[in-house]
Amino acid sequence: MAIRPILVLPDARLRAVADPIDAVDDDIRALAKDMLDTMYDAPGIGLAAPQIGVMKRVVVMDLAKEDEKPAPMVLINPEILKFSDETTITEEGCLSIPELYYDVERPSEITVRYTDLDGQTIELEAKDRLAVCVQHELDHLDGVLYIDYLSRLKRDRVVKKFDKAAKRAVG
Ligand code: GNR
Ligand code: NI
Repeated sequence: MAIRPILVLPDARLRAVADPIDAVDDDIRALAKDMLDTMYDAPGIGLAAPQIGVMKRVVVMDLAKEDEKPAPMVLINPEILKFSDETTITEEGCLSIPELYYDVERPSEITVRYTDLDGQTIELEAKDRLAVCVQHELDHLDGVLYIDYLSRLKRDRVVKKFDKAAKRAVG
């Protein structure tokens, strides 16, 4: 069990594009395990590898409710094949932008294709919270954060707050 530190804005690694995985090997299985440990500890419902500074296209999620048994998912090289025209607004938060929550509008339903830990290709149709979480996590793999969908005014306010906090931590 290894809980890794979660990077917080304005860490530049959160803005970089992650690299595809070419084989599901023991390193990737160990990475996925650390990511799940880190996500459950946080706690969060999803985590992308760049959030722990690993620039690989790996995402973990668990959308089970508190009274349900854990349902960990590991998505390797995920791609969204289809977005619905219909959109939904959901309040989102991000472990890399702690303690803030904002409404975000995204496509309501998606089809996602990914490789699982057994190396199988999976195609999954997602709606509701799962669709939101998959889109939020996949964005992380491309250096995109949910605040990028807010008005410039709101986004700038968030960015400034974290820039200032980082400066205080240094100085
Ligand atoms: O734990 C998380 N909760 C959440 C709530 C609404 C929309 C997206 C998320 S993902 C977030 C964890 C995280 O930052 N993953 O990248
Ligand atoms: Ni996030």
